Amino acid sequence: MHASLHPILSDEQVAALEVLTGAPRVILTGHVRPDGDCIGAQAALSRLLQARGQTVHILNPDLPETRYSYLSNDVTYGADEGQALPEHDLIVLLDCSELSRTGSLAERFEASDAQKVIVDHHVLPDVMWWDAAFHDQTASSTGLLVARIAAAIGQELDTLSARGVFTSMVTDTGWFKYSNTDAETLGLASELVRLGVDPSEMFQAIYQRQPDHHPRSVGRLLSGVRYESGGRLALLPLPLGSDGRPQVVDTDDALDLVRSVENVEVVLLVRQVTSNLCKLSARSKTTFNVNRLAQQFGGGGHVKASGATIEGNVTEVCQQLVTAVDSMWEAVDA
Ligand SMILES: [Mn+2]
Repeated sequence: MHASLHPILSDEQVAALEVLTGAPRVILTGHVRPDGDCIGAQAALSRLLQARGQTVHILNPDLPETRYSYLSNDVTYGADEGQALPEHDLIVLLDCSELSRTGSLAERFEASDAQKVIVDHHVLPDVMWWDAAFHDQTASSTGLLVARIAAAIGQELDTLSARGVFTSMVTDTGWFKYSNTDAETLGLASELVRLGVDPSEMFQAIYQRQPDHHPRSVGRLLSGVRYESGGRLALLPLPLGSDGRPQVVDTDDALDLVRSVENVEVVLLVRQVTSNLCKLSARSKTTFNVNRLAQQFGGGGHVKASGATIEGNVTEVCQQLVTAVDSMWEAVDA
């Protein structure tokens, strides 16, 4: 078992394991609008710790999307309703490493005297605020880190945990398409199937439950595609809707299609959320570092997938981004 998992733990990871397994009452949390990796990792870690007799509450800023009901039917995902935090000795951040990413919960977490542990694969902040971290930037997902934790403490994943870890892996690797798909990830996927995961059932649940207006929404978004920087940069602007509200579109399909264009190296989706604020999703197909791009605008993430919140309307923000990307390319080409 676990033959494919990265076997060597750093001292820091060993220290994090001790804190994780030593706390009687644990809160697991994650980032705003938790994605498949975040909630999949939480499902698995909550089962692991509960099996050891620890009390676990999952409390996120928002509820999981309904596409993940195959997890949320069996795992209780709390969402912030302004309530006091459940009694706890430890707060664990999964799939993010800054308290501000927990949105409305951040203040209550900051005010807590409990120990705080990070389980994450994002770039860590410069200033260390946590007590311990089970961190590896090369891990394809946070769920994979939870599988390493299970292996390290000698515990087998049950079917639900296996589904959680599989959810993490497929959502963060684009179903094993992105460059973070490595031997450890595929080896673990094979083990998870043996533990009861049905890949085709999971694919249907996650990707084939779209509402009937989905193709048209994607079509509208795609019809706005703009190429810049000699075709190496593709912009997907998503302005406010005709009702003045932000448009709600599942953008993964559109991002995939634009990324499939041969010359495109970087895709930037700019979604306007208020009259003067946009959310950026940046994706890179090459060595272009979208984490560095997002950092210039106060955001961050991974080298190949990153995000930021930027002031301005969609036209202004797109222009700023084109300039920033061009100057990064000039620096590389020079
Ligand atoms: Mn992740």
